[in-house]
Amino acid sequence: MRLFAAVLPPPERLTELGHVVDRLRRLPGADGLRWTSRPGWHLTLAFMGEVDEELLPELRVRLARAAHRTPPFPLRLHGGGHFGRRALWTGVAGDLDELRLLAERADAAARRSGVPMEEHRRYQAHVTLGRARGEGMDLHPFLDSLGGFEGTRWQVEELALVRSSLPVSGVRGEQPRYETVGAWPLEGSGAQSG
Ligand code: 2AM
Repeated sequence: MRLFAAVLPPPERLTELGHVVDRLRRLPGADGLRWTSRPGWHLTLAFMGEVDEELLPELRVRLARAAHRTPPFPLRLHGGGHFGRRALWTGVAGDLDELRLLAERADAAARRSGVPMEEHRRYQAHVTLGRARGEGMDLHPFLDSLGGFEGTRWQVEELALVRSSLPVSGVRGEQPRYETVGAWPLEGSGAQSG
């Protein structure tokens, strides 16, 4: 199954983001993007791709341990960013050091469980909001509109393991389905590291 570790923002924070995205979708040119929708909004910590079911028990133990070592930390959705002319996203602000550590621990948990992880690109926490169709497009009007967005802060208290099922219908623009298959509380004291 196709899996990734993630932080899932709470429903109220997604509602806030929803208002912002509604506004973006009314801008000229918005039809040039395939917009993601709310059930799919998440912050990926570590993308695992296809994972052999056999590896799941150990993966769960190791992700629980990663969560156990990480203290809860504050985060808020913040501003906008893009990957080239293709992907539009909102970023995060808050305790980014702790977020990065959690991402590294989730990556290490997967690796040590036998999941063949890709080498890291620089970790860039983001919630993908839209992907340009075709060759890509000028995303600046959307970035300008997202620039001032400051979501309300929340306390990250859980590490989630999410299954993503890619659409099989072939319907253009259909989104993957996401299902949380595990969640572990962050329980670190804040005094630990590594
Ligand atoms: P994206 O939102 O930038 O596309 C589920 O597909 C999640 O895993 C998404 O957040 C997606 O990031 C991320 N993802 C998909 N393929 C990936 C890859 N090869 N490397 C890193 N992250 C990936």
